[in-house]
Amino acid sequence: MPIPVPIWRTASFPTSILRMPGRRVCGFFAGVALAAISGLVPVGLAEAAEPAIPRTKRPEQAQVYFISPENGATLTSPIVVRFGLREMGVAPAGVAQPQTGHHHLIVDAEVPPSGLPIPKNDHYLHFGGGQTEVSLPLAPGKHTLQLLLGDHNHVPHDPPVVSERITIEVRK
Ligand SMILES: [Cu+2]
Repeated sequence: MPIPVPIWRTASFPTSILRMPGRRVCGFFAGVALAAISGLVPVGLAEAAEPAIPRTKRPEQAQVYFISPENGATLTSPIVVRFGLREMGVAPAGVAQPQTGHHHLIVDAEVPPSGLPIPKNDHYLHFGGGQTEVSLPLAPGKHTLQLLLGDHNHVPHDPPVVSERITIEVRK
């Protein structure tokens, strides 16, 4: 019968590699592994990549917001989310027009790092066709929603045009 390994033993594994003599490459990867465990790698990579991607300036008064739902609302799935935008226009992804962008809906996640394309997965939904609303199926329970505008390259503007984060509850 296998003996369960306590978490601290698993975490100490890279340290033992670091102590091996004459294994610098291993030491480097062990360092990366240690940094990954402590959450340093994503931040470091984001900073390193930042200067490589040009960012689009935004009008100072630009504002993205939820037309619906309201913060604190209790709703039934699928929920209808309507995106509002002031002082800027909506353009499809790939169309580089000044003072435009396309919407992204962040579901149960943080605002991604600036200076990088917005991730594309279940937590970061892109509306590259220029859509301004979505019917979104969500599991019962509490969820956070936030809007973030992206430029033609899916990169947040400088500074980012981001809404307040709202919390909703989906009924069973
Ligand atoms: Cu996008």
